[in-house]
Amino acid sequence: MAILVLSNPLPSAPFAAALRQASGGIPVWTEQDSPPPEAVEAILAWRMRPGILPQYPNLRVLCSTGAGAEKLLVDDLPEHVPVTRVVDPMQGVEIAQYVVATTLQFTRDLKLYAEQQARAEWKRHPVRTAVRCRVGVMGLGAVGQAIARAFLPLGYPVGGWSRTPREVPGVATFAGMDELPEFLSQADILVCALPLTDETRGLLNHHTLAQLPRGAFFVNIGRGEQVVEPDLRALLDGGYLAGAALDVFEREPPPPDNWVWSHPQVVATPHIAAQASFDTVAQQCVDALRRARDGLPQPLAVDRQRGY
Ligand code: OXD
Repeated sequence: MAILVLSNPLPSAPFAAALRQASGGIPVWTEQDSPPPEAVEAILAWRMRPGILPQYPNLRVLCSTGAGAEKLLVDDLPEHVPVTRVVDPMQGVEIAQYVVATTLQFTRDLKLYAEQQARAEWKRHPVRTAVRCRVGVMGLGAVGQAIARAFLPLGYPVGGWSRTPREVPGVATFAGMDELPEFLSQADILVCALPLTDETRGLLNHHTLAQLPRGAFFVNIGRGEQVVEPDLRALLDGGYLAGAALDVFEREPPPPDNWVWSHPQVVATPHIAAQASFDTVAQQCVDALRRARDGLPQPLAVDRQRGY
């Protein structure tokens, strides 16, 4: 019985190597090994196509390589197979670092100064003070809260929005669709840290993004599918939004001719805001398999109904 790595489009070798270290002798295969399907007990994957899972009659658990597992929730996922996600204690911190870095690059005009440096130009611009730059974090799970907390000591007023009410010390919180317009109207920096669900797919569109204050900056570390990319582009091109930092995209990687690569107001990065270590991913997958074998509950299982 074995663990199969189907991590495409991520390379399988580092996951397989870490799993071999962690598995205590459980065989670990990749797609290239063409393993006998009946021997596969656990699959480690980032996304799944319909038609694959029914080929593995003895599958006990399906593990995501990432913190989100929505791309594994295919229609033919067997009812008895739990889907687990990675929970890495460093992830919130790393994502918060990314959001703070890209936000400060914008609020402190660092791109402008880099351009000036290239021209040997000594020119000072007024500082946009933190208290006049309100940060709004959409999604107040562990990651969203880590982001919100990171901005507080820097002097930025922070708001947060979530599906159901949450209390976060120091953060002005809003909940539900009724309070979304008020939240958006106070976000000079909008950060999307939402999970992808039926409710959040396409939630950031022309209608919602146009409720941000003029000149707002948008950071997406949630999921690309939450943003209607042509709407975002139109608001950037029209000068309503000042810029965006995008780490996630509807299609990953975006094709070479996609506008995000070359748009002057966009910082585009290849889904690197946080990367769980291969060792953590492997250890959590092996633990999930052991629990499945022993019939124990899965603390890292996603709620299929909610989608996260
Ligand atoms: C994710 C991850 O789920 O990178 O986005 O872990």
